[in-house]
Amino acid sequence: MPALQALKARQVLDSRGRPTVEVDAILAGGVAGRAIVPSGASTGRHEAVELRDGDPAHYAGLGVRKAVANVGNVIAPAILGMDVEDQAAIDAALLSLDGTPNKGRLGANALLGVSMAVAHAAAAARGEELFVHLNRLWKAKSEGLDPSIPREPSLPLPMVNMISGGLHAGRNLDIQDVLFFPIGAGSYSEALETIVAMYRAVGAELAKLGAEATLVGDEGGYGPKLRDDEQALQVVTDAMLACGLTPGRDGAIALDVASTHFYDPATGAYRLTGVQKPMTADAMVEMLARWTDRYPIVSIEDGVAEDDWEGWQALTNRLGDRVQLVGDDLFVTQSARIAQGVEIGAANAVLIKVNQVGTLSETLDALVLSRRSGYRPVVSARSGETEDATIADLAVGTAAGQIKIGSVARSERLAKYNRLLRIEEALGPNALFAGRGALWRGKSGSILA
Ligand code: 2PG
Ligand code: MG
Repeated sequence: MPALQALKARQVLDSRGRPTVEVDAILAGGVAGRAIVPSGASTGRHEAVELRDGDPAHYAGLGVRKAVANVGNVIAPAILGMDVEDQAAIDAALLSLDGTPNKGRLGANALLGVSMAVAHAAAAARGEELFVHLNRLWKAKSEGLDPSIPREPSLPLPMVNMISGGLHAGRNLDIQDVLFFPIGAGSYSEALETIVAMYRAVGAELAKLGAEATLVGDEGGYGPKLRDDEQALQVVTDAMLACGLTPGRDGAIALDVASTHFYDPATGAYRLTGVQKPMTADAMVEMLARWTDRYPIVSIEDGVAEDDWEGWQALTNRLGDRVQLVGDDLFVTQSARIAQGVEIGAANAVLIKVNQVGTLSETLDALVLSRRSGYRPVVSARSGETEDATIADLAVGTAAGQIKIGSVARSERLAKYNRLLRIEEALGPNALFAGRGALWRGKSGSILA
């Protein structure tokens, strides 16, 4: 049994220059695993707590020295000696050490750093790729699920940020991300090549409009000044045509509206800067339906706000049969909220972000529940990322089918795209690629032409 011998945590910086937690899990003989915790900007209210020091004299209050100290002082003494292959037991120990429902005592950043580093160490002890180890955990967790649910490692179809707005790009647009989906690709590396061609083509379209295409948002998407959100949809559609892609067949659009950040819970109003009057949830749904009629949109994330359950039902009733509807702020990768959504018929897909819940085992639980409920999982990065590429292995190991990393600019994003290239090579010529089949199909068949 590979026993955990030491835990070393430290403060490092993420892609926004903010402190975050890095953890080394060290085994006998010097074998080690390392993980770095990501961080969001458009965070959901129900996410697990990211513990920050609040000391204005140190990184303007954003330091994570308390979380780092918790790893050394509280977590290490309790879990040293445990078997790193037993991820479930280690994560259960982390939860009971914290003892709060939202991980507010030790910090989800402390817990997740340990949880992921342990998985890396377990893989290293066996001399295995991380996705192979995670696949073993996935198979154990997903035992007994419908046989149609994929269990073998497979490369995900990426949805890729082309144009950024909202909290990630100075609120130039209300919508946070307009993403490109290479639905015609037959392999991951082919998808990546199309994505890069599209990124350049979108830049060229923006340059034609004189829309300041040189500035990029937090996830590497262009942060242009455009007339309104709809113009961004037109630009991405035009770029597909310029690349010789048939919209709806070779390429499609996904949106992350991230509407929580312009929703006023007191009045139930959505306040878009591009629209004069505040909008009701029904008006939001109608606007999204109109866009879906006009543009090749196949997936919409957070089309309405995190606690607007009625709005989610309306959205799902109206569009759920022809569009993948992804809950991010809505579900925050937490099984209890996913179960609530399934019960009332809200959404049909779940964004999976490890730090929204705080341990690997709970992330696997959320994946299992999504699959069991017929909801499609999309493994996702955060807007604050690092060179850590664990989510690439997670998406492959759990055969999640879809991944959202950000654009093909900025190395914290490329670390994951490049990791997927290495995994594709490791899996060899018969590597499974989820492709367009990973998308929500609608109750009456395929949403794709
Ligand atoms: C999202 C994510 C990633 P953040 O809203 O889906 O794009 O953003 O990490 O800021 O929550
Ligand atoms: Mg989102």
